[in-house]
Amino acid sequence: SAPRARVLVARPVFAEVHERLGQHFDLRSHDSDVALQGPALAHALQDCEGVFIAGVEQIDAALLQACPRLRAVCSMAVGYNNIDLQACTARGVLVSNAPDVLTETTADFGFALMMATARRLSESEHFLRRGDWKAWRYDLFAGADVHGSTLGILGMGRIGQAIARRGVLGFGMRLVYHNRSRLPAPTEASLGAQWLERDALMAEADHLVIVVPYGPESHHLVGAAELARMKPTATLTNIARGGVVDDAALARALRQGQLAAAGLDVFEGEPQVHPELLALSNVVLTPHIASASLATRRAMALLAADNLVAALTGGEPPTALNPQVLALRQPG
Ligand code: 8YV
Repeated sequence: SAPRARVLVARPVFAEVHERLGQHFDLRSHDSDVALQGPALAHALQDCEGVFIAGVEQIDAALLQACPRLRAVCSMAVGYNNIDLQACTARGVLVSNAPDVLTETTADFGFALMMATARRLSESEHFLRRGDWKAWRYDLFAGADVHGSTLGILGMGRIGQAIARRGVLGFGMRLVYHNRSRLPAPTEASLGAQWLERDALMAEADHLVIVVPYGPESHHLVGAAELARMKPTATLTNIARGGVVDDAALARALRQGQLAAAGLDVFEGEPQVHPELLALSNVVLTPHIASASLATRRAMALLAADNLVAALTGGEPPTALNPQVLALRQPG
């Protein structure tokens, strides 16, 4: 029989994923949480035809150049700003992401983080744990209501719409949003959604949730000028990518009271977190876990594995980002 293709599992993942991939491929694995990057990633990928990654490993033109045998890059994340898709397509490298399976779980977390931010969950728990709770007070950690308020969504894709449904159907919120393209009219009508220019969205939202993909067009989409438009009682929640928000400007705006609080699951330069954000009490900070239910992480990883198997065994990868490269392949 033909020699099995060599595949790198570039990070620790469920044993089940290794088992599934091991049925088809000669596996190598990187078992440290410290991501392989640059020359170390290229070295680990020597002679590999496929790689299983998360949203962390950088796949760029230099890496592709150094790994000429590579034919498939399969990520267990929906966001693929870590992958140079154009460079991969130019080299005939199939790329897949892991959409859909994480939508509802990620929306649950986005909503939870927004609520925790509005109702000052972290701050009040720390207060209690410190032993500072001495008495009931009428204004003790009084926050902002979520129900009946105005939910602003920046980036109305699959996850944005899932958050919108929670807000409108479950919490009676009024929905305003900004997106490059508007929702179809029936969807807008069913949610009572109102499209706004970005500046108007910043000014209207009581609770702003950011769910846009990251790229050059969305780098620092929310910076000092945008934050200055927010209501002083408003909250901002970011579950997209760190670079969408200017973290230094956000810390300054929070300190100056331009908005009330922020909930952040993603950070510029994560896992490092801006020290000025760490110093603030009116922030809820989580380590990029919006998609992290066990069932969903498993579904994401298995979807990435299915893509990898299909890409290297002549099948149809279920969630390919550049399926056109398969048409160019030599048979056999
Ligand atoms: C991942 C994410 O946990 O899917 C994404 O885009 O940001 C998260 O769900 C992270 O990228 C690691 O794969």
